[in-house]
Amino acid sequence: MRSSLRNWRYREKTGTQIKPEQHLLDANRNIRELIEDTSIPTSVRAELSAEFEEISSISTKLRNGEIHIAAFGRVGVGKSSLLNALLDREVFSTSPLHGETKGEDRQHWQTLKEGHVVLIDTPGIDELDGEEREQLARRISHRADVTLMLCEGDLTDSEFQALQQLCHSRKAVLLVLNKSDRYTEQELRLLLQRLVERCHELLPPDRIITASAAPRPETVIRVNAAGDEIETVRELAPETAVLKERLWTLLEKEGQTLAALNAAIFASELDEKVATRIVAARKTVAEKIIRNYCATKGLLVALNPVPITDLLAAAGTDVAMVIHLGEVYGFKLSRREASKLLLTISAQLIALMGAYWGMNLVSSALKTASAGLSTALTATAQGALAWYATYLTGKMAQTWFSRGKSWGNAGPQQTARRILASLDRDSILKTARDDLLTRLKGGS
Ligand SMILES: Nc1nc2c(ncn2[C@@H]2O[C@H](COP(=O)(O)OP(=O)(O)O)[C@@H](O)[C@H]2O)c(=O)[nH]1
Ligand SMILES: [Mg+2]
Repeated sequence: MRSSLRNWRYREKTGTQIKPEQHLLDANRNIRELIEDTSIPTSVRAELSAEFEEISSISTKLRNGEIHIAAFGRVGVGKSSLLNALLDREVFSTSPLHGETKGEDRQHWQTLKEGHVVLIDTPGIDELDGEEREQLARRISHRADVTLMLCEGDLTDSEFQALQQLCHSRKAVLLVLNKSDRYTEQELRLLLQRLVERCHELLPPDRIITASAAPRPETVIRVNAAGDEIETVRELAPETAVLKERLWTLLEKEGQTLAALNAAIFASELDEKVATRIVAARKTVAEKIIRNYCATKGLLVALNPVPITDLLAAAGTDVAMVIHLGEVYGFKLSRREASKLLLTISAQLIALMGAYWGMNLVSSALKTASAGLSTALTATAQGALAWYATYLTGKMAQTWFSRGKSWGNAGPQQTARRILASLDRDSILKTARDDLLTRLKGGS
């Protein structure tokens, strides 16, 4: 999976021309593989369940050939009204009051070749006390294939930032200056010019369009033959012709590619998230395993003290620990391989720790042992050392596995040095001692 995505990204970067259908096939395959990847630990799936749900719905969307267009913008700019105007029906509820649209709302619009265009309404951004809704709006438009960013005048700072974010996420974005009926022709021209200038780094001029989704009725005053003023109210039709035309050009040319690209971007984002979580999950599990073996070995030594120098020798528990750790990282190690790895590790640790292995460490372990348990004192100190030695061994093995069964450029010696330098010896010894005393006292 990960390699196929990498190929996909690579092709993206090198800019090789790929047919839209190929994009679609690639995206579909990548997504299915991600959904079905059995090597992803259940804990990681659970953590990313929202994303996996989303990717399943993206997969369905791709299969149905759906293209999603989302309206995005401040509350009250006319998002719901604009989508209604495109549909020519009152489907999405609108209101002069703030915050009429509470969640995500969608409606099939038109059928395009073999696919369907779906319009999606979102709650507004910039809404007081509406952080959750704002998050939702951002998420929806981030996932949509085309975003209509609406405004009703010059862009506020936060609108401009929102537009920047959208454009940077490689989305197809159209900026719609709505409520054009509120401006004179000249005002509108100037406003449009201002928007084109402000957004020249973000959008080409033909992606900035004026519209009036729900123009206010016009009041016309006429004077009749008798000289009386007569007020009549004239309903105005929505003005969305230019927007529709631009949208259709965009969709007919690139619709399916946009959908596929969008899905692929999402898949690769999720793929990266999965990879990061897997690393984290493995780390947590590995740490638990190491600590369990530390306790086992520590107890064993506390009950049957052995010469200190033997602590680093490969013992049965260490072999079991290494094999167990290998499994966490997806490697199956034979006992022979595990013993070989342990020999390398212990050679490094003995070489590095030789000098104070006998002196400093023992006195440190003894110092931290509590009085009142004098009979258990030496035994616990020895056990704590065994605990510590196992911990170091485990950390070394974990590093080797995490680098794909290799010491990498650092080599085993550098790796051992780094691990030793990164650990606070005294606090680990204290942890070890406390752990052992608890277990000895509790008899567990
Ligand atoms: N004058 C005018 N008012 C509009 C236009 N479009 C929407 N409105 C009004 O703006 C208000 C908010 O519209 P709505 O669609 O609910 O905005 P949303 O919060 O962005 O979905 C409503 O009272 C609409 O009638 C327009 O083109 N011209
Ligand atoms: Mg609305």
